[in-house]
Amino acid sequence: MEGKTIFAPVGEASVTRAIVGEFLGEFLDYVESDVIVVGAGPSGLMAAMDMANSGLKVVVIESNNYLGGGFWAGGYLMNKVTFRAPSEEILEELGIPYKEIEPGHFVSDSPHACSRLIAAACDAGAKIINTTRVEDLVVRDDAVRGVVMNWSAVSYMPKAIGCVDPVAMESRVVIDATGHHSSIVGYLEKRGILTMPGEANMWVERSEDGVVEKTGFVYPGLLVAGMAVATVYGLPRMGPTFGGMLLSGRKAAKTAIESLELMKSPKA
Ligand code: 48F
Repeated sequence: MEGKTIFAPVGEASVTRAIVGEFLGEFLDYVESDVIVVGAGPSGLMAAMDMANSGLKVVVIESNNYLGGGFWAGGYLMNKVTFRAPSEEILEELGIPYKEIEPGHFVSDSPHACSRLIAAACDAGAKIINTTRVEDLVVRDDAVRGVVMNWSAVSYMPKAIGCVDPVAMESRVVIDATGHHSSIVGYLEKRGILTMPGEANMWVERSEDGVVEKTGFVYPGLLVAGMAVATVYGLPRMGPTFGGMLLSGRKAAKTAIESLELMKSPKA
Protein backbone atom coordinates (compact mmCIF):
# COMPACT_ATOMS: atom_id res chain seq x y z
CA MET A 1 0.00 0.00 0.00
CA GLU A 2 1.40 3.37 -0.98
CA GLY A 3 1.34 6.55 1.17
CA LYS A 4 0.25 7.21 4.73
CA THR A 5 -3.15 5.97 6.01
CA ILE A 6 -5.23 8.83 7.42
CA PHE A 7 -8.24 7.73 9.49
CA ALA A 8 -11.47 9.75 9.79
CA PRO A 9 -11.31 12.46 12.50
CA VAL A 10 -13.40 10.72 15.23
CA GLY A 11 -12.56 11.48 18.89
CA GLU A 12 -12.96 9.71 22.21
CA ALA A 13 -16.37 11.16 23.07
CA SER A 14 -17.79 10.03 19.72
CA VAL A 15 -16.47 6.51 20.24
CA THR A 16 -18.09 6.35 23.70
CA ARG A 17 -21.41 7.74 22.37
CA ALA A 18 -21.38 5.17 19.55
CA ILE A 19 -20.86 2.24 21.93
CA VAL A 20 -23.24 3.26 24.72
CA GLY A 21 -25.92 4.66 22.40
CA GLU A 22 -26.02 1.64 20.12
CA PHE A 23 -25.89 -0.88 22.97
CA LEU A 24 -28.66 0.78 24.98
CA GLY A 25 -30.92 1.28 21.95
CA GLU A 26 -30.72 -2.42 21.10
CA PHE A 27 -30.97 -3.52 24.73
CA LEU A 28 -34.22 -1.56 25.15
CA ASP A 29 -35.59 -3.10 21.98
CA TYR A 30 -34.80 -6.65 23.14
CA VAL A 31 -36.24 -6.22 26.64
CA GLU A 32 -39.29 -7.85 25.06
CA SER A 33 -38.48 -10.62 22.56
CA ASP A 34 -40.12 -13.68 21.07
CA VAL A 35 -37.47 -16.07 22.39
CA ILE A 36 -34.58 -15.80 24.85
CA VAL A 37 -31.89 -18.47 24.38
CA VAL A 38 -29.69 -18.91 27.44
CA GLY A 39 -26.24 -20.19 26.47
CA ALA A 40 -24.31 -19.61 23.23
CA GLY A 41 -22.94 -23.15 22.87
CA PRO A 42 -23.61 -25.20 19.72
CA SER A 43 -27.23 -26.05 20.59
CA GLY A 44 -28.15 -22.48 21.59
CA LEU A 45 -26.51 -20.90 18.53
CA MET A 46 -28.13 -23.41 16.19
CA ALA A 47 -31.58 -22.79 17.71
CA ALA A 48 -31.04 -19.01 17.56
CA MET A 49 -29.98 -19.18 13.91
CA ASP A 50 -33.03 -21.18 12.80
CA MET A 51 -35.50 -19.05 14.77
CA ALA A 52 -34.00 -15.76 13.55
CA ASN A 53 -34.06 -17.11 9.98
CA SER A 54 -37.78 -17.77 10.40
CA GLY A 55 -38.33 -14.10 11.35
CA LEU A 56 -38.55 -14.38 15.16
CA LYS A 57 -37.01 -11.75 17.44
CA VAL A 58 -34.32 -13.76 19.25
CA VAL A 59 -31.81 -12.77 21.90
CA VAL A 60 -29.01 -15.07 23.13
CA ILE A 61 -27.65 -14.44 26.62
CA GLU A 62 -24.18 -15.83 27.35
CA SER A 63 -22.29 -15.59 30.63
CA ASN A 64 -18.83 -15.82 29.06
CA ASN A 65 -17.09 -13.14 27.04
CA TYR A 66 -16.59 -15.62 24.16
CA LEU A 67 -19.36 -17.49 22.34
CA GLY A 68 -19.42 -21.18 21.40
CA GLY A 69 -19.31 -22.98 24.77
CA GLY A 70 -17.67 -26.41 24.40
CA PHE A 71 -17.64 -26.12 20.60
CA TRP A 72 -14.34 -24.15 20.57
CA ALA A 73 -12.02 -26.57 22.26
CA GLY A 74 -13.03 -30.03 21.00
CA GLY A 75 -12.08 -33.00 23.17
CA TYR A 76 -9.14 -33.32 25.55
CA LEU A 77 -7.98 -29.78 24.72
CA MET A 78 -7.40 -30.87 21.12
CA ASN A 79 -9.22 -28.60 18.76
CA LYS A 80 -11.01 -31.20 16.66
CA VAL A 81 -14.73 -31.94 16.86
CA THR A 82 -16.55 -35.03 15.58
CA PHE A 83 -19.97 -35.51 14.01
CA ARG A 84 -21.97 -38.61 13.19
CA ALA A 85 -24.28 -38.96 10.20
CA PRO A 86 -26.75 -37.47 9.43
CA SER A 87 -25.42 -34.24 11.00
CA GLU A 88 -22.88 -33.63 8.21
CA GLU A 89 -25.87 -32.11 6.40
CA ILE A 90 -25.54 -29.12 8.74
CA LEU A 91 -21.79 -28.90 8.08
CA GLU A 92 -22.61 -28.68 4.38
CA GLU A 93 -25.28 -26.06 5.03
CA LEU A 94 -22.93 -23.86 7.08
CA GLY A 95 -19.93 -24.34 4.80
CA ILE A 96 -17.86 -26.07 7.52
CA PRO A 97 -15.02 -28.16 6.00
CA TYR A 98 -14.90 -31.77 7.27
CA LYS A 99 -13.18 -35.07 6.65
CA GLU A 100 -14.82 -38.51 6.69
CA ILE A 101 -12.77 -40.70 9.05
CA GLU A 102 -14.91 -43.82 8.53
CA PRO A 103 -18.38 -44.27 7.03
CA GLY A 104 -20.79 -41.92 8.84
CA HIS A 105 -18.08 -40.39 11.10
CA PHE A 106 -16.71 -36.92 10.39
CA VAL A 107 -14.13 -34.59 11.93
CA SER A 108 -13.64 -30.79 11.67
CA ASP A 109 -11.43 -28.09 13.14
CA SER A 110 -13.36 -26.68 16.09
CA PRO A 111 -12.36 -23.00 15.60
CA HIS A 112 -13.51 -23.16 11.99
CA ALA A 113 -16.76 -24.97 12.80
CA CYS A 114 -17.53 -22.77 15.80
CA SER A 115 -16.81 -19.46 14.10
CA ARG A 116 -18.99 -20.41 11.11
CA LEU A 117 -21.90 -21.23 13.43
CA ILE A 118 -21.50 -17.98 15.40
CA ALA A 119 -21.41 -15.95 12.19
CA ALA A 120 -24.46 -17.81 10.80
CA ALA A 121 -26.50 -17.04 13.95
CA CYS A 122 -25.49 -13.35 13.80
CA ASP A 123 -26.13 -13.15 10.04
CA ALA A 124 -29.60 -14.59 10.61
CA GLY A 125 -30.33 -11.67 12.96
CA ALA A 126 -30.03 -13.24 16.43
CA LYS A 127 -28.92 -10.59 18.94
CA ILE A 128 -26.15 -11.63 21.32
CA ILE A 129 -25.69 -10.31 24.85
CA ASN A 130 -22.49 -11.75 26.30
CA THR A 131 -20.76 -11.32 29.71
CA THR A 132 -24.26 -11.59 31.20
CA ARG A 133 -25.47 -14.38 33.45
CA VAL A 134 -29.08 -15.51 33.77
CA GLU A 135 -29.66 -16.02 37.47
CA ASP A 136 -33.39 -16.70 37.67
CA LEU A 137 -36.64 -16.92 35.70
CA VAL A 138 -39.74 -14.76 35.37
CA VAL A 139 -42.73 -17.07 35.96
CA ARG A 140 -46.36 -15.93 35.50
CA ASP A 141 -49.49 -18.06 35.80
CA ASP A 142 -47.45 -21.29 35.80
CA ALA A 143 -45.50 -20.39 32.63
CA VAL A 144 -41.97 -19.08 32.07
CA ARG A 145 -42.15 -15.60 30.59
CA GLY A 146 -38.61 -14.25 30.80
CA VAL A 147 -35.26 -14.26 32.60
CA VAL A 148 -33.59 -12.41 35.44
CA MET A 149 -30.03 -11.38 34.58
CA ASN A 150 -26.96 -9.53 35.74
CA TRP A 151 -23.47 -8.75 34.43
CA SER A 152 -21.35 -11.88 34.93
CA ALA A 153 -18.74 -9.72 36.67
CA VAL A 154 -21.16 -9.15 39.56
CA SER A 155 -20.93 -12.83 40.55
CA TYR A 156 -17.12 -12.48 40.88
CA MET A 157 -17.32 -9.44 43.15
CA PRO A 158 -16.65 -9.95 46.87
CA LYS A 159 -19.89 -10.52 48.81
CA ALA A 160 -19.40 -7.25 50.71
CA ILE A 161 -19.78 -5.17 47.53
CA GLY A 162 -21.53 -7.69 45.27
CA CYS A 163 -25.04 -6.70 46.34
CA VAL A 164 -26.24 -5.53 42.90
CA ASP A 165 -29.86 -6.19 41.96
CA PRO A 166 -30.45 -7.83 38.56
CA VAL A 167 -32.81 -6.72 35.77
CA ALA A 168 -35.22 -8.84 33.71
CA MET A 169 -36.16 -9.39 30.07
CA GLU A 170 -39.52 -10.76 28.94
CA SER A 171 -40.19 -13.29 26.18
CA ARG A 172 -42.83 -15.77 25.09
CA VAL A 173 -40.40 -18.70 25.16
CA VAL A 174 -37.08 -19.31 26.96
CA ILE A 175 -34.63 -22.02 25.84
CA ASP A 176 -32.25 -23.55 28.38
CA ALA A 177 -29.11 -24.30 26.31
CA THR A 178 -26.71 -23.99 29.25
CA GLY A 179 -24.99 -27.37 28.78
CA HIS A 180 -24.25 -30.03 31.40
CA HIS A 181 -25.46 -27.98 34.39
CA SER A 182 -28.86 -27.15 32.91
CA SER A 183 -28.81 -24.13 35.18
CA ILE A 184 -32.06 -22.60 33.93
CA VAL A 185 -34.21 -25.69 34.58
CA GLY A 186 -32.28 -25.77 37.86
CA TYR A 187 -34.06 -22.56 38.95
CA LEU A 188 -37.39 -24.44 38.77
CA GLU A 189 -35.91 -27.45 40.56
CA LYS A 190 -34.69 -25.18 43.37
CA ARG A 191 -38.32 -24.24 44.03
CA GLY A 192 -39.56 -27.85 43.92
CA ILE A 193 -41.40 -27.36 40.60
CA LEU A 194 -39.59 -30.29 38.94
CA THR A 195 -36.65 -32.60 39.57
CA MET A 196 -33.62 -33.44 37.41
CA PRO A 197 -31.89 -36.84 37.72
CA GLY A 198 -28.62 -35.50 36.24
CA GLU A 199 -26.74 -36.97 33.27
CA ALA A 200 -25.66 -40.62 33.19
CA ASN A 201 -22.26 -42.12 32.22
CA MET A 202 -20.88 -41.57 28.73
CA TRP A 203 -22.47 -43.63 25.97
CA VAL A 204 -22.14 -41.86 22.63
CA GLU A 205 -24.40 -44.14 20.62
CA ARG A 206 -27.33 -43.68 22.97
CA SER A 207 -26.90 -40.10 24.08
CA GLU A 208 -27.10 -38.25 20.77
CA ASP A 209 -30.30 -39.98 19.68
CA GLY A 210 -31.81 -39.56 23.16
CA VAL A 211 -30.94 -35.87 23.45
CA VAL A 212 -32.52 -35.04 20.11
CA GLU A 213 -35.58 -37.16 20.89
CA LYS A 214 -36.19 -35.51 24.28
CA THR A 215 -35.48 -31.92 23.17
CA GLY A 216 -38.66 -29.98 23.85
CA PHE A 217 -40.75 -28.19 26.48
CA VAL A 218 -40.07 -29.19 30.09
CA TYR A 219 -42.50 -26.61 31.49
CA PRO A 220 -44.86 -24.11 29.81
CA GLY A 221 -42.69 -21.47 28.15
CA LEU A 222 -39.41 -23.32 28.87
CA LEU A 223 -37.67 -25.48 26.26
CA VAL A 224 -34.50 -27.46 26.87
CA ALA A 225 -31.81 -28.12 24.22
CA GLY A 226 -28.31 -29.63 24.00
CA MET A 227 -26.56 -31.32 26.93
CA ALA A 228 -29.06 -29.75 29.33
CA VAL A 229 -31.52 -32.33 27.95
CA ALA A 230 -29.29 -35.17 29.22
CA THR A 231 -29.20 -33.61 32.70
CA VAL A 232 -32.96 -33.04 32.81
CA TYR A 233 -33.84 -36.59 31.65
CA GLY A 234 -30.93 -38.63 33.07
CA LEU A 235 -29.55 -39.53 29.62
CA PRO A 236 -25.89 -40.54 29.05
CA ARG A 237 -23.30 -37.84 28.33
CA MET A 238 -21.70 -37.94 24.88
CA GLY A 239 -18.24 -36.39 24.91
CA PRO A 240 -16.85 -34.30 22.05
CA THR A 241 -19.28 -35.33 19.34
CA PHE A 242 -21.50 -32.49 18.23
CA GLY A 243 -24.13 -33.64 15.73
CA GLY A 244 -26.60 -34.19 18.56
CA MET A 245 -26.06 -30.60 19.76
CA LEU A 246 -26.72 -29.12 16.33
CA LEU A 247 -29.79 -31.26 15.67
CA SER A 248 -31.13 -30.66 19.19
CA GLY A 249 -30.84 -26.89 18.59
CA ARG A 250 -32.65 -27.30 15.29
CA LYS A 251 -35.46 -29.28 16.96
CA ALA A 252 -35.77 -26.71 19.77
CA ALA A 253 -36.13 -23.96 17.17
CA LYS A 254 -38.81 -25.89 15.27
CA THR A 255 -40.72 -26.56 18.50
CA ALA A 256 -40.53 -22.88 19.54
CA ILE A 257 -41.67 -21.69 16.10
CA GLU A 258 -44.63 -24.08 16.13
CA SER A 259 -45.68 -23.10 19.65
CA LEU A 260 -45.51 -19.38 18.82
CA GLU A 261 -47.61 -20.01 15.70
CA LEU A 262 -50.18 -21.80 17.89
CA MET A 263 -50.27 -18.84 20.33
CA LYS A 264 -51.13 -16.58 17.37
CA SER A 265 -53.94 -18.86 16.24
CA PRO A 266 -57.36 -17.84 17.73
CA LYS A 267 -58.20 -21.54 18.35
CA ALA A 268 -55.12 -22.10 20.54
O1 48F B 1 -21.73 -26.25 27.31
P1 48F B 1 -22.22 -25.75 25.99
O2 48F B 1 -21.34 -25.89 24.81
O3 48F B 1 -23.68 -26.40 25.77
P2 48F B 1 -24.37 -27.29 24.63
O4 48F B 1 -24.84 -26.43 23.51
O5 48F B 1 -23.16 -28.17 24.04
C1 48F B 1 -22.48 -29.11 24.84
C2 48F B 1 -21.15 -29.42 24.15
O6 48F B 1 -20.37 -28.25 24.09
C3 48F B 1 -20.32 -30.51 24.87
C4 48F B 1 -20.87 -31.89 24.84
C5 48F B 1 -21.58 -32.46 23.70
O7 48F B 1 -20.94 -32.37 22.53
O8 48F B 1 -20.75 -32.61 25.79
O9 48F B 1 -20.12 -30.16 26.21
O10 48F B 1 -25.34 -28.15 25.30
O11 48F B 1 -22.61 -24.20 26.11
C6 48F B 1 -23.42 -23.74 27.16
C7 48F B 1 -23.20 -22.23 27.29
O12 48F B 1 -24.09 -21.72 28.25
C8 48F B 1 -23.43 -20.72 29.02
C9 48F B 1 -22.00 -21.26 29.14
O13 48F B 1 -21.08 -20.21 29.43
C10 48F B 1 -21.77 -21.89 27.76
O14 48F B 1 -21.19 -20.98 26.85
N1 48F B 1 -24.15 -20.60 30.32
C11 48F B 1 -24.25 -21.55 31.30
N2 48F B 1 -25.00 -21.08 32.31
C12 48F B 1 -25.39 -19.82 31.97
C13 48F B 1 -24.84 -19.52 30.69
C14 48F B 1 -26.20 -18.81 32.60
N3 48F B 1 -26.76 -19.04 33.82
N4 48F B 1 -26.36 -17.64 31.98
C15 48F B 1 -25.81 -17.40 30.74
N5 48F B 1 -25.05 -18.33 30.09
